[in-house]
Amino acid sequence: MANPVERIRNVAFCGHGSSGKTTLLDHLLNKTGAVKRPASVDDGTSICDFDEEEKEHKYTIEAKVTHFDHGGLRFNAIDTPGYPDFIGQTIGALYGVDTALIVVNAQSGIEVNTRRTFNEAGKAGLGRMIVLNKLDADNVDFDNLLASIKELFGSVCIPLNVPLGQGHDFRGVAGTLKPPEDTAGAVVDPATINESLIESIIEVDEQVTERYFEGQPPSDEEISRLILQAISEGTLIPLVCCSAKTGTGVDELLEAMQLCALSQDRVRRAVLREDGSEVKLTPDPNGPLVARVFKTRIDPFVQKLSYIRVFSGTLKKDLSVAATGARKPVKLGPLFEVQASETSPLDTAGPGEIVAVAKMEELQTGATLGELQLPPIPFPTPMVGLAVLPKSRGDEAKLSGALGKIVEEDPTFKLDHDQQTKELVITGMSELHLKILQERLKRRDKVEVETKEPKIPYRETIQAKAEGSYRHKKQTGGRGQFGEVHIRMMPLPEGVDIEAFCTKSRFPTMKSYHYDADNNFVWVDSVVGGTIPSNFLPAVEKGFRERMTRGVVAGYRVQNVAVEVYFGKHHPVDSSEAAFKTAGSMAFRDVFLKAKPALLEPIVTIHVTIPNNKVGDINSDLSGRRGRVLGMESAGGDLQTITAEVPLAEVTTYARSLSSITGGQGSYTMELSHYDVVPGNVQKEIVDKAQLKEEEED
Ligand SMILES: Nc1nc2c(ncn2[C@@H]2O[C@H](COP(=O)(O)OP(=O)(O)OP(=O)(O)O)[C@@H](O)[C@H]2O)c(=O)[nH]1
Ligand SMILES: [Mg+2]
Repeated sequence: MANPVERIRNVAFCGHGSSGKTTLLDHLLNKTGAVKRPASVDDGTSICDFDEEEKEHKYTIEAKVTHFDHGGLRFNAIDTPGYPDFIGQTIGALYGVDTALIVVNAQSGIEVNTRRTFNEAGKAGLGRMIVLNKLDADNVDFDNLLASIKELFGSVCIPLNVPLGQGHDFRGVAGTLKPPEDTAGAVVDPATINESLIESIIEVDEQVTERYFEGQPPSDEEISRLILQAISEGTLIPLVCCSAKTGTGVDELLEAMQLCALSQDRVRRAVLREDGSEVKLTPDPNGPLVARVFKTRIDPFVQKLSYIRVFSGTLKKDLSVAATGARKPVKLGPLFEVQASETSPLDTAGPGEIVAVAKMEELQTGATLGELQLPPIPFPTPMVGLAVLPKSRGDEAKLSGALGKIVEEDPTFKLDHDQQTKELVITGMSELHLKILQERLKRRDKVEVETKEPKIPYRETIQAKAEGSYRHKKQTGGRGQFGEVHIRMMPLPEGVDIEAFCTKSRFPTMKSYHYDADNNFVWVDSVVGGTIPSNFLPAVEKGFRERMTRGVVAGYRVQNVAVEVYFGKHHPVDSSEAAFKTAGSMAFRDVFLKAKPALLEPIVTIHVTIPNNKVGDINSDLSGRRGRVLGMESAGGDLQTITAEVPLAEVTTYARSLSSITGGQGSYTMELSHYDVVPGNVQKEIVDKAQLKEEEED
């Protein structure tokens, strides 16, 4: 039976690793009777952490979809991984839900991924709630914790309940909305919080606020309505206390979810028409279809499952729908309701629902279904690379098939065939991320790999204008080869508006231009009078492209270049496609060398979290790596997060250095920021090395 959108609440459990998200969700599934069996992360019987790798490592690697009913509402709850290495799964999940439940480990306080998920949820426009978990653990100090949460996330974070006792004494919670009479043992008197809570709830309604200050408290109905408005506007972030381990506070957590989790219509989302104009998204089951794939999983036994959140319209098997990235409409496969590892067939899915659709080979994570488009999910670009080859010879095809599956499942994993080295290069968020994926390859796909030091994806470009020509002429008995190509070359700035660039004032005899966005390369056909017959121009372009892939100065791909072909010579008998291809390639090379060639290198943004007393060491280490520190923020407790830009080449094995500087107390994440010109001395080293290699190969 489909659930009406008003009754659906979609919630992602996110936060830092080991804060107890999975334990909490396992507990809720049991408590609400959705799954009736004991479950524990620690002994490998968790409902949510069901993958073999998760059972072995005892942490979540993939987002899991579950559901339970409570208080007349259907909750679709997604458990997400807490380690930054798997952030892609968490970000995907955030774009499938309306509320983020940020779980904080009361024992260790705010951690790196607490902040990251808090910010990502904000960016996605979701309602946010904070759950302080592990109140039963040693050394918990609620007062301090609340102060640091308010300091970092603002005074909009207000407790809906406070703990009665903490640590071993944690035995219950006392509500702050209607403080109970008996609050013996309360760490903070709930009555002292009541006022600020009520005020932050009713603040969103002028009339109710006015009446309140005239002495008339808001009604229960007003509270339930306005609290949702305050959460959706971000003027309130309610906080609750519990222990997933002992179960204390879990009933009250369910009550809080019932009161505070947002329904779909409370989250502002824009959908775009094809022409880029915005349309209001209304949750109408009979309206136009708007749905999005936020996760893909390839089940070891079954099939590819696309996890879809419906926002408008209704999904049904065999329906033909438009999808991002698919050339023609796709036909929907069978629909399933998901409960962690289990699936059960469904007929339809309407607004607010989260379902899996099987066997949709054309669908990719992030794709929107329907004619209207949702903005893309902001997955980070992974930057930690490794070259891989199968341990057993002959497994090449099997390996690339298996890696292809991971590309589909994981938007933060990339696979490239390096043209120069003929290597398979995999790129992920961190060394741990790649290690876990290798374990999956071994278990699921039965391929083992050997790895090599990562290669840096440098690029080649030019920094000046130049022009020149090349004549390819060969006479080897019989028919000869002849082709001559004249070109002008100039830098093509990144992010350029290509239409504005390719104008008659820049290229007076331009007939057409051909743009390749991947390499930011354009070539302009300005040949007049047929000096290069038009049937040979594609061959000239082919010559350019081959040279661009092969590189000119150090064997790296060329980008950000514009080439104008303006003149040439041909021969009625000896000219051929092959001759013009060679002439194109050689002209490109010669002129490139005259146009101030330069190497570009990837620069990453790195966030390094370390104890206070290591800040100096890390800052000077980063400067030694050609890094530029952009800023530093407290990460709660004794921790600081340094943000810096640094060339990828300097941090390919940063995990090891960080661990030795901090004695294992540090962590970091990085993602691509931009490409920048490599400094002269470093450039010379790379070019020399590449030339040496070329000579050795010759
Ligand atoms: N004392 C105490 N331990 C808890 C509590 N909740 C969870 N734990 C323990 O903390 C550890 C981590 O719990 P998980 O539920 O796996 O934490 P998680 O947030 O899902 O971790 P990731 O999947 O890595 O993000 C396990 O050993 C749990 O038994 C709690 O309320 N109190
Ligand atoms: Mg977990």
